Amino acid sequence: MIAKQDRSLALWNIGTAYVAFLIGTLMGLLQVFVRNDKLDLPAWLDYYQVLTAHGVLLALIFTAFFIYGFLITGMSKSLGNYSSKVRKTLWIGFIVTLIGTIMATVMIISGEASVLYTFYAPLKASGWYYVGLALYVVGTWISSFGLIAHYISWRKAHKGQLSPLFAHMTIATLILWIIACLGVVATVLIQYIPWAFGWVDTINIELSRALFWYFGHPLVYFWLLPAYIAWYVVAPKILGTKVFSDSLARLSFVLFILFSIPVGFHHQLNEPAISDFWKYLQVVLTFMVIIPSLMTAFSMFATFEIAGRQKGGKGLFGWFTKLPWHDIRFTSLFVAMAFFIPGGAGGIINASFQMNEMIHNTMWVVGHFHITVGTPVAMTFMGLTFWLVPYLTGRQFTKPLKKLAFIQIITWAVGMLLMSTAQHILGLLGAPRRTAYTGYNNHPSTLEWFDGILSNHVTMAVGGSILFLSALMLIYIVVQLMFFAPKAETEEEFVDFPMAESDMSGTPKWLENWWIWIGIAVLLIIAAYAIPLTHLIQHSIGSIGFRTW
Ligand code: HAS
Ligand code: CU
Repeated sequence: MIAKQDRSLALWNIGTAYVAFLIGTLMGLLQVFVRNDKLDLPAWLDYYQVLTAHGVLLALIFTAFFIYGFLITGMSKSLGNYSSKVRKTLWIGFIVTLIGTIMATVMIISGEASVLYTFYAPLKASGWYYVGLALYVVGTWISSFGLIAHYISWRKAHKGQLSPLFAHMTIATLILWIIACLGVVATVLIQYIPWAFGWVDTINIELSRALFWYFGHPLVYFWLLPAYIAWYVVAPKILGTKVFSDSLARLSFVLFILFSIPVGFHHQLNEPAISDFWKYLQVVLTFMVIIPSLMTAFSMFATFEIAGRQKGGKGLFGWFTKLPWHDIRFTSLFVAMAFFIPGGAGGIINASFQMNEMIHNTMWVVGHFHITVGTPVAMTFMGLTFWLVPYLTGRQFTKPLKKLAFIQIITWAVGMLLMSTAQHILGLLGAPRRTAYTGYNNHPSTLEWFDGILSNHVTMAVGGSILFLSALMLIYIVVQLMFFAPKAETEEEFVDFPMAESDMSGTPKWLENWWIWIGIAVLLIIAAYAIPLTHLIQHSIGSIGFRTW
């Protein structure tokens, strides 16, 4: 059991995450109804305001706080309790992130920042919104440095040893995050803040987008990697087996450091100002970053098969039936993974230059991220919540709560399946994203898009409503596990942190030589970005700001 102070630190992070989750999902519910033309928002609330709140609260705030809650717990569990200095750093990190979050949220709610989570210029929010974002990043950096310091002192005390797998993966995730944020920090500090406060008149739009996506793509792996940590380290323990391959797991995380960042142009394939060659190069690198995910898929199938056969599963697929389907801690992770198969395939479609022409800026992309971050990642976090919170509070995950957890996971899966399928199909038919409902002035030819059972905004709204119900169930479970469930008295009632054994005897030491990986990552980033960014700076065209809402 980790120290009490470490537990409350983690619980504050997780609690904040779920407050953001509740408001964020409510905003999602409003949106599907507006798009369905069924809801007229009150005058003080605007579609784009709701959309911004939804994106920021779920994609940036819920994820980050949950991730730090999980990593803080796991690092304390695998490397020992924090020193008071590290603990203080982690608290400061939490508080600074929270202040940034509150600033940004207040700006959104007061209608000063309806610029969506990508905050594309020339849309211009209040300068305080960008200050809030900057503080949010700085706060996460402080938390990251706290965890890294903890890791460094462990390494010093254990000279020549490989760190536990959980710690290795955490450090890889944090390195990725710190390097990625450099892009967004640069654009926010150098471009947005001076422009939004009126110190300069214009902003170089293409440069700001390129710097945003330098951050925006690795951002998605900052969400994904903690889920992968759970898949590699938690899932095998629940299945009663070991990590399939320690070196494969570490290698896949190292590959994410190398290839996650120099790929941001795959979000800008349809934009002018970047020449074909650089887009092509970054598309090639995007295909490289698919490899560690394929390695992860392979590793998961192997883990499942090994566990199922150990339990007596026979024949080609007999092992499948032996998996612990009645254990929601496992089932939630499995459903999350299953969603990532079409989610990842969609990503490969998006990254393919020609096919991107078809789907860019359509509802397809919205479908894509709801079956990547919205299910594989979010549902993994839900599955973690079911044991992480009771582990931290010392309460029981009671039978009725377990039942409710099943219903919650199933409803989320059904809601997401309906909603994201509708979004993908609507996108292929041409329905735009980042816009409120449009039948293009109710012209008959565009209204036809929405006639099919799945290619319909009604289907999307039904899915969205089921999702919101599911979110409410989850909040109920979280509140119970935090404050009301009975305290665990016996060992059997105690909910532990499942952390599988990982055989490190064959793992090469160089996998943990971070300087090599950071060095190669920097070289790749320079190769992919130095010249095109220079072009964007040399051929700068400035734009004044617009407030379209
Ligand atoms: Fe993406 C747009 C390409 C992964 C999130 N993506 C987005 C946006 C978001 C997002 C939020 O190239 C919208 C941004 C915006 O607002 O404009 N994406 C990719 C590629 C991958 C990918 C190549 N995306 C993600 C992940 C995300 C995420 C992960 C969040 C967590 N994405 C794009 C592109 C765009 C894009 C373009 C821009 C589109 C445009 O034009 O605007 C890859 O990383 C995917 C690799 C994944 C796999 C799957 C491996 C499968 C596994 C599961 C195994 C299952 C098991 C269970 C074991 C190859 C690991 C067995 C179960 C059974 C039932 C059998
Ligand atoms: Cu991307």
